[in-house]
Amino acid sequence: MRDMAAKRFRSWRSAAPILTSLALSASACASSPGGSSGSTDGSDGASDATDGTTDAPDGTDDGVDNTDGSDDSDGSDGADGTPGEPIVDLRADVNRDGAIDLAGTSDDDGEDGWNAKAGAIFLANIDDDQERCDNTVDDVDLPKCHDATDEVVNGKLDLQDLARLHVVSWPDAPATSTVRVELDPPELARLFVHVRPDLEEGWEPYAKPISGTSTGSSASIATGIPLAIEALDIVRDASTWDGKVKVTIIIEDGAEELGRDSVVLRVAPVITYHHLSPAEVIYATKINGKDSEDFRNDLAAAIAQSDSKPKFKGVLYSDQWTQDYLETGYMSLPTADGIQHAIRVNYRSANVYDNGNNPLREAGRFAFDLRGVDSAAIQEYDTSSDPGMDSLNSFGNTETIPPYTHNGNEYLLGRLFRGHVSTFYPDPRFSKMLESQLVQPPVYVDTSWLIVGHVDESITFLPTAKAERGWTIGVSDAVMAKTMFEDMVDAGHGDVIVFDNQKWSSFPPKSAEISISKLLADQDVAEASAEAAVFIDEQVEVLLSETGVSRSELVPFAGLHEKQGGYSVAYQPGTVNGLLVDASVFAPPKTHGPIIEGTDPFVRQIDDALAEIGMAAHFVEDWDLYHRLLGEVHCGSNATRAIPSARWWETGR
Ligand SMILES: [Ca+2]
Ligand SMILES: [Ca+2]
Ligand SMILES: [Ca+2]
Ligand SMILES: [Ca+2]
Repeated sequence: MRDMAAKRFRSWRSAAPILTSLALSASACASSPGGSSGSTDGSDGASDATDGTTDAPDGTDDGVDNTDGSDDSDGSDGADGTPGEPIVDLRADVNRDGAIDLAGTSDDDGEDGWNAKAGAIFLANIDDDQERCDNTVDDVDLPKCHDATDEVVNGKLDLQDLARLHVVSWPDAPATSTVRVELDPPELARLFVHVRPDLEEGWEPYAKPISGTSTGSSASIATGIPLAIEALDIVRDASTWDGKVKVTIIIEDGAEELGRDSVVLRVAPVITYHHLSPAEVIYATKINGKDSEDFRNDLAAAIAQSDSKPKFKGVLYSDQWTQDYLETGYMSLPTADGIQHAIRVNYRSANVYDNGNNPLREAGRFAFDLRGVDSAAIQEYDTSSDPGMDSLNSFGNTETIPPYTHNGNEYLLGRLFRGHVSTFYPDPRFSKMLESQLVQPPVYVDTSWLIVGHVDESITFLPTAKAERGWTIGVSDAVMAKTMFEDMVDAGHGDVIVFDNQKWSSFPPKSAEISISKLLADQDVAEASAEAAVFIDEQVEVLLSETGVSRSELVPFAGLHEKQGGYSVAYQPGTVNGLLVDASVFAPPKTHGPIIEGTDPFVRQIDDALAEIGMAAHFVEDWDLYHRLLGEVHCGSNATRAIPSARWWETGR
């Protein structure tokens, strides 16, 4: 087995898309805390709320207060009909009910802050609603086209991606007055003015102050002015931009400032999907040949067996590690019907394979192929990142712990879960971007002992009604596998063949068949499995302590490990490394275990373990195209899932 090991190691090293029909990239699909600014937001909000209530009585005092930017009751002054008193009032959907309250004060409280209870939201308008972007340009140019890279509203659908603001009408505004709008910071958002509110398409980018009164149907201070805003990007680094933009209107009459008012908006973070959301679309790379066909046929059958029956789509790149080049997610805005308006977001992996204008793993371009109506793509990478750690940038190493509350901390949308230690970590720029989304603070574990180094090699998350939190943790279990084999020997089955009819390599052919007794005598497998048990238990300890899941709830997936080039990898097909379709079906790789009295004990082990939590397994053939190239079913698939009903702005992060 050892010379074969070296070969597989080299296959992994030579990696990806340079090869002909198969891209043998680092596959398999596998923590620094984020969320530090959450508490800052919280205290901001508290003080804002206080401002709101103390300002309210001020409004009735005298005209002086109207020059006070924080005067929230300006809008109601208009109703008083006090002639000549300026109404300087900018409104947004501060209470997140999907509408702007112009008459009452429901959108006034906390308008210049942001916390779990109040604060306006806007979207990075980086989808492509008119499908005008060219996806065939070089990597470095791909992000240069999206809806926010031009100066127009890109059609009706694009308008839905913009957050609305409104300059409250001041019917008595002097004809010589003007309203100026300032953004702080100015360069991260674009403001549009509905200059002709009578026309749906009458939007223009804000360019100059708008006059107090108008003839005809143009918006003016006297009539009130509808505004809309888009962010030009998501937050990439919260230490340089926290995602907030302050919009201020200043009404002036000649040189005299009549008043100003501000609203703070925060750009929606990108949220990744967790396993409590059923898959809506499942992807697998479509590669010529029977191996890929078998894999996709079995996956299609698993989908057909599921309750949610997601769509199944083939991906046309020569890189079978569909999990690894794409991570799916979304960002969302409140709407009036309570359903979030979402732009789906696909992250492209930060696998740097080259320099020049196309530095990234080619198949990651699929994120941009998916760009279109309400679908955006993001790439973020450092060309100087360590190639020896590049495998960690594959998204088998970016998973999501489902929602939970533990030790008083509530994670409404779960948390990111990644392999990341001080000596072995993914691209720091990409990690910073993920952490900067704040809503799903990552949990990091050690995957440095694995040759591929992904969290999905040892851990998965399984929905179950048996747990109050609605899910539990699936864990690869080498000790259980060893015990199972030993029991088979004790029962007189030592000569039964494992991996019947399977090969470690086809050219030259190298059989994988081995008797149970010989397998147990293999020192490499024994040592690697013992070591894996220890390292996986360390990962489990981190998860148990972070989530409050108890050891008795763990769902085991029996499987031995071996060493490749000095590092660990699944020796038996890694059954934990399967695709969760929905709460009804999990799709692990076919085990190719020994047949004892008509059944494979490794199939039965998983069937029984999943049945206990109310799930079924549907096994998928992955030996030739995935398992022997160091990956499994999860590594070869991907999913876009349903948008959770939980709303990110209520997380307080
Ligand atoms: Ca509102
Ligand atoms: Ca645009
Ligand atoms: Ca758009
Ligand atoms: Ca992933």
